Amino acid sequence: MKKKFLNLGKQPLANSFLSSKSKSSKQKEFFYNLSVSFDTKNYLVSITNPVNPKMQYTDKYAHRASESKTMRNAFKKTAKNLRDKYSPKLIMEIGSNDGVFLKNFPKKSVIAVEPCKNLAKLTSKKFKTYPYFWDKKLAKKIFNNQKKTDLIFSANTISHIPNIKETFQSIEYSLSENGVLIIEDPSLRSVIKSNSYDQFYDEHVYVFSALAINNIAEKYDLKLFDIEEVENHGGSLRYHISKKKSKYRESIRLKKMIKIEKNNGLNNIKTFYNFANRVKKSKKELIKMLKSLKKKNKKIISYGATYKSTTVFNYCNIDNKYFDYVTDTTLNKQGKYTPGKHLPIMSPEEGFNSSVDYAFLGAWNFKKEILNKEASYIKRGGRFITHVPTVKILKK
Ligand code: JHZ
Repeated sequence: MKKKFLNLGKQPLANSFLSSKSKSSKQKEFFYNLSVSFDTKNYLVSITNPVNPKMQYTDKYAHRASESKTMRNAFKKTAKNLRDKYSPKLIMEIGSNDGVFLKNFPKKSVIAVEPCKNLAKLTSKKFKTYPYFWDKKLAKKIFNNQKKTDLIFSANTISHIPNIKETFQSIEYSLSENGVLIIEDPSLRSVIKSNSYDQFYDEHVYVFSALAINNIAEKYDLKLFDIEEVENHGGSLRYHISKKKSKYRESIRLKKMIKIEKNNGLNNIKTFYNFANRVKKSKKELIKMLKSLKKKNKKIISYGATYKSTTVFNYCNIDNKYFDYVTDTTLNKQGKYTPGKHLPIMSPEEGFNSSVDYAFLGAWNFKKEILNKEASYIKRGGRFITHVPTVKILKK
């Protein structure tokens, strides 16, 4: 049974960066109610009423996975580990974005699946790309007349597809006998632990746990046999899944993870009600801090026009009363306006200058990389603000 535990209010689509602040483009903006539920039967946490994917993954998709050095390096390392461990001959990625993962493999051994046409166009110059949504029809189109794949990789994508049944059935169809499916997504335990409620936005239909993935795989001819904890995006889990009758056996670290998650109450609704209370507190504290800084006439901006900060800005009602603008390195976000609150987005070269007193870490998941890069800002007395795991001004 699904129980609603968190209400983040009216939200725009996280990818709907506005090209202009004109009345007509504001009128066209789509809002939905963002609430989050826990299924007491299979322990799956999901958005209560997901948005239609056709509205989300368009030919104007802004996010470029290769925009941060941290992720470029992480994908390179993951590719090497998977090559060493599974020696795959044919690799398919579901949600290949700008090809940051697949470029680490020989061109002829990869298949990319990417429904956002602007991104698919980028990768189709490099390797075989299917510019479609992942579903049964596509799985049949690809694998009806060719050998099944021995590695399916999908980072930050399976959690984005509402129809989990068809997703897994199509994967089951496409995998070879000992083929492996690798899923990587933000972990529920990290979200709860670090109070990162901004991991909930329209695209994150699910925030998975080992408990939930285990229950889902069971329903198909699939089994979760291993798991890795990784630092990506504030704490993610990498799930290793195969056919039920494959040669792979359940690992000790998977057994341990299931135990840890149970000890952390990820199978108990009370954990989520407590989390929801902490989220309300976080909002109050952030607004209180911003108000007090504005009283002192400080200039505050936001660093990184992330999808996550769409949730923060719209839930906490943060507009140009508090933040002058947002900086972001992504070319096709610059010159646009943030969804819902319409803060201007500019390049760091233009906006991250000596006039800034405080910068809210919209991209808190890249804290290390950013603090390193912006050492001179900190040296001259500039400060970063974060809300993860608690609202605070970072000393250094
Ligand atoms: P980042 C997107 O979410 C959407 P977002 C998606 N749904 C998802 O799941 C995750 O990615 C994986 C900028 N930046 O990765 C670049 C700087 O400006 O946290 C990016 O626009 N300066 C697919 O948007 C943004 O911040 C920097 O120094 O929440 C980071 O976005 C760095 C490091 C980044 O994902």
